[in-house]
Amino acid sequence: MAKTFTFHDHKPKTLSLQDAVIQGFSGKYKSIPPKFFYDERGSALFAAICEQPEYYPPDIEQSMLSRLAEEIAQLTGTGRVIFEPGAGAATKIQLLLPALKPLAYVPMDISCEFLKAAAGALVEEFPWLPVHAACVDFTHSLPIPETAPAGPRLAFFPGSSIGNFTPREAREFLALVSDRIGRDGMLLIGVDTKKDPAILHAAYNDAAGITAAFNLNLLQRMRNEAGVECAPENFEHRAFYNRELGRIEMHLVSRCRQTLRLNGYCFELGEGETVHTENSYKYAPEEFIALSADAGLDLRHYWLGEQGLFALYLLQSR
Ligand code: AVJ
Repeated sequence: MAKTFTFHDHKPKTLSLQDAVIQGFSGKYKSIPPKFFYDERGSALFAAICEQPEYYPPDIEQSMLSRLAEEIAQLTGTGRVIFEPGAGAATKIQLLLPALKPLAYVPMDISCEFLKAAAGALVEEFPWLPVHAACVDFTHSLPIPETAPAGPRLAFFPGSSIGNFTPREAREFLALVSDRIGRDGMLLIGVDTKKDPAILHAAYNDAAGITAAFNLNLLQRMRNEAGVECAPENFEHRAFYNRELGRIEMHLVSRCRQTLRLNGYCFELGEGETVHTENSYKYAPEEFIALSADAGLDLRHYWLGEQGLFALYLLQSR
């Protein structure tokens, strides 16, 4: 069978880590966007987090996708053009391909080389599936390659990646997705639920210390890649559930009073002062359904995983 594989480099112009440090450390309240976690070591550490017994989302979501594939296909029909922002290794979509039989698959990711390799491997594994990969920063835009066939669309956004956005940003992103899938287009999205804070706390403070290493890796990157003079051992990992805001927050906590230097800039940190590195919002089903409706997406169906620990939503553009 003739394989179809096209690659589109939209050259996502992202802020460099150096600029992100200068921007994020200049205010009173210090922060770095979570996308900087994912260099090669960070991506490997994230994969290791997904293997930790305390980090429940990947297992539950994957077993839901396998178990529900036929049921989902009944609701979406087959023959859609599926696009996936932040597809990464494109592993989860493989659980759905036999049931959904898409017309084409459009994986999108910011990491061009990684995406090219993953998409290439997918074409070998599923030779009947036309793949049109696009290297983009989905926080900025979602261009669908012109080489992708026309047809009803389905967006796929698993892993509760939506949780990294604030609710307002999430609504804007969902509205953009709604625009891209067009009228009657659908979105299948995996979202982490609100639950006992002890379960959440454990998920982001695994006993093996992998999440801590993932968080602290940002300092290595700042030092090695952005030329920031800092001592990673002067920081510690902190993750906690902020009940009021319904989110896990991750921070790097300064163990002492210290000064970080970069290109003539000096950033002072007090003892106990933190650098905010990630938010991971959790949504009760009624909250997420209302947020989606605000973005022009109506609920077709939703499923809860074991003990309500994770949710999958199938939404339709109005
Ligand atoms: C990839 C954003 C869904 O928020 O749970 C895991 C990232 N951070 N452990 C999440 C993460 C710390 C993850 N997301």
